[in-house]
Amino acid sequence: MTYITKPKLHHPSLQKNSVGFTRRDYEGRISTLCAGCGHDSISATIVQACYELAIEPHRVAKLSGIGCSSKAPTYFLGSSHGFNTVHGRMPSVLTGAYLANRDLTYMGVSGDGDSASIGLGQFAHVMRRGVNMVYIVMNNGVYGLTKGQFSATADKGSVAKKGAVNSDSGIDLASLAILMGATFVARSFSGDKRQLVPLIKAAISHPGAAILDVISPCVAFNNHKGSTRSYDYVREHNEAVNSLDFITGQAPIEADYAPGSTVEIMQPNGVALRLAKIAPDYDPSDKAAALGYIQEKERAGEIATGLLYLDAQPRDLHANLRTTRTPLNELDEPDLCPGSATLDKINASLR
Ligand SMILES: Cc1ncc(C[n+]2csc(CCOP(=O)(O)OP(=O)(O)O)c2C)c(N)n1
Ligand code: SF4
Ligand SMILES: [Mg+2]
Repeated sequence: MTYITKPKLHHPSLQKNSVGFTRRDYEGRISTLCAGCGHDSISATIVQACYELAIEPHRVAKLSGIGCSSKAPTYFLGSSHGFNTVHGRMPSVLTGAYLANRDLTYMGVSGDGDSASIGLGQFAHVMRRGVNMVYIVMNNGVYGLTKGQFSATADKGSVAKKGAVNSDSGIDLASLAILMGATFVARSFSGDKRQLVPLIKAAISHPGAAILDVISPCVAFNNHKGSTRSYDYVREHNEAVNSLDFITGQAPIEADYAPGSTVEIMQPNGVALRLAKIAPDYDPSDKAAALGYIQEKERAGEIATGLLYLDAQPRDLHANLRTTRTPLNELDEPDLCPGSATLDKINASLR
């Protein structure tokens, strides 16, 4: 694989965020993906979101599987920790890293093949365990890297570039994530930066399992007439349920709100999400209603986007397992080995 680095020179007047970094400091290497690939637009929105959130790049761990989408982390956050895992196995590696050190921001980057085909089992389990992460699926409905076979998210009846019709039912990753227990579930489109940047910022700020299913057209193999993942199709069938902003350090929680209004939802870490409701009868805190709405839109050939489901009081894997706050690499031998007297006591209590 060839890596081309960007020139290190920055214009001296580039604006810095509150932790002293410019937007350029959040970029990675020059992309080798096809010109026009949706994945590159998502990388650019991740750069923008992390710059605006003023996250220190070295406090982020980005993990991915295999695919064009899983190559994308090379092209953003060049100073962050990175781990390109095996195909479909990113969730278990991310879970292990999070268990070893909860003090980093964990970002899982995957494709629809990586998550919904070979990695479906891992996808399901990482959603139900309360792993504090942002899981981004760059969803193009095909295996881009291996030349455009239908993936498991391809819609039934959609047509491949060479004319084959997909006869299998497509898996909706947003619905599956809601069912599996994810506490922040959103969908967006790589061509809609205005919607996507705040969603990524909100997902990073959510203290639980957050997933973003981002429709990301593959210009090489799935951007033709008959495809339901092309730029034209998604632009024509995109139905946003809300638009989102978020505020740090705000107080009020409003449980009840009028249709068409704005609502603020406070999370336990003090970050409030402000939702402007576009679909007046949509309530993202109602799991069954969210699932029903997504299906209703799908039946009508529309794609529901926005913050689809939110549980503002998520449980965290570390809290569930009552693990130590200290990262494992900082524990000394006395912390790890309680001594033979304590072990004798534990053994006696089990007899
Ligand atoms: C164990 C294993 N099986 C199959 C492959 C071949 N392979 C590489 S990428 C890929 C699919 C990638 O599709 P997706 O995750 O949707 O990423 P995209 O390229 O579309 O972004 C497959 C099947 C592999 N690398 N490893
Ligand atoms: S093959 Fe498709 S998914 Fe892969 S880089 Fe090209 S456009 Fe993107
Ligand atoms: Mg794909």
